[in-house]
Amino acid sequence: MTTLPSAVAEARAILDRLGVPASTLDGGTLAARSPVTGEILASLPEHTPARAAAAIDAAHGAYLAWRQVPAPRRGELVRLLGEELRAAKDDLAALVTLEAGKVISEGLGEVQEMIDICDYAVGLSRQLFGLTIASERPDHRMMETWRPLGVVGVISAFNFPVAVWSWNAALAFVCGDSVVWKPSEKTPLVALATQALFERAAARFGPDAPSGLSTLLIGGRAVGEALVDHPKVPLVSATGSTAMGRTVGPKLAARFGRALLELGGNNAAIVAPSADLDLTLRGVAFAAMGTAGQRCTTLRRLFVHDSVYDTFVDRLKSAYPSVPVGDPRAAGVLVGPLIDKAAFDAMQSALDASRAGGGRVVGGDRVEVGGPNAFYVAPALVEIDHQAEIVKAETFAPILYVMRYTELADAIAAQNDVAQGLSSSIFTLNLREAELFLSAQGSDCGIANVNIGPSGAEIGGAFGGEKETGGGREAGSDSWKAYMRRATNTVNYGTTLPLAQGVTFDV
Ligand code: UN1
Repeated sequence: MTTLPSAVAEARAILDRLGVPASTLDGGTLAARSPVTGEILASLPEHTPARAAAAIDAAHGAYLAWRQVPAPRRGELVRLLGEELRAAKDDLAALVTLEAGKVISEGLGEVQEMIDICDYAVGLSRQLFGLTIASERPDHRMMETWRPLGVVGVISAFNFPVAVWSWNAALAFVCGDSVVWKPSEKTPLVALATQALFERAAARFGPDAPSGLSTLLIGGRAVGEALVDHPKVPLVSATGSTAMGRTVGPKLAARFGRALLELGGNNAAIVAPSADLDLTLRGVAFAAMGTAGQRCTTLRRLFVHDSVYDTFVDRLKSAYPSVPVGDPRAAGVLVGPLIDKAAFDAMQSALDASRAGGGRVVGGDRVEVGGPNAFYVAPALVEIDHQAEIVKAETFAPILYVMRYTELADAIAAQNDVAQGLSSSIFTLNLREAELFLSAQGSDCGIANVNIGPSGAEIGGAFGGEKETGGGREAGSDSWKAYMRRATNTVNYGTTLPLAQGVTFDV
């Protein structure tokens, strides 16, 4: 077993620099753990549901004030947040590495994604456009206006422990909403650091940023439920498992709250006969092994055309063992740890099930690094003849199932034949194949790509997926509309009162 340098002192030093007081890090019941070394980094006090409810009430008060601040001015706060994130990028990224186990470049990428959405939201703050609509009545004008919504609840997962908050929060702030955030209990420290950076930005912005505009709730399921059940939270944006979504969705529906759900993915790629195999190899490797297979957009299923199967899969099989697995703080490492033992166990049982179903497994073994409480694995590639039940389930670990196809229509049908619908790709130089894949007869996912893998989306597009992925869309395009209330306004500037549809009602 290779031992690694402790993560504790470094995490504490970063938290101190980012403005999280050391006095808040000990004596509580929530253990913040590093998957890098398995060490406990801090023991945080948790919110009780009652305190969470009081914080949500305060956030509602903040919204009542914030909605009166003009949107471009609200954008200025988000601009300052972007500045704080730029200044703290290296530190926050290093903390993401320590607490979520991402390799350095991906930790930096995560913070860059936060900066990108801030920039996007600043521009958006001057573009919250509505329409004017032709009225059927004389001397009438119709328009739609977009109004702030209220408190936006954000429930985020460990794998994008801060970026997911920013996709929601940056938009919510410019839209005139306040935000209450329940981060994953596996990654509370990066959330504390992000909240501290927000507070720096708010202090620079001045008194127009009401206290309670951004609130962090530390705790487990009970705190999440307090957020989901609170009547003053009109929108909850929740990222996590489909099982979590099945709990959250109906609870919100029961009180007519809005749900923005980003749930499981079981993303596929098709490698067509004309694919540029060098490019495809790189695309597949990053999408399947990057983030140790712990992105919701991770490539989990690969359909390779019979004519290139042997060539391509042989290359893939020799690339897999050469990918450096280990301390994510070390230069050159591409695959860090799994988040915890439960993730490791789930991976092993999926591999056992694959073997039982006739799958031929390369990799997947534990890599002895970091001590007994750290779980590093060699990414696994499983050749399998058909899409068995285990292939259709999302296992949040680096397992790539590889299957052979001969007809593109069959490959597309198989790629769509899972419960999830997040992301998908085709590697082809054939225009007809590419366009078919993107067409109505093609991928049924919220994201469909050509000649890049399914992961690593930019913030300019709407991010999210269909079916059991939950249907929500975050980040770019017109995703901001989920964070606002659309009002249709009809104005009569005439002297009579003609009724629509020709109705008469003369009194
Ligand atoms: C997630 O894994 O929850 O497209 C989100 C990507 C990232 C976001 C992943 N931009 O892979």
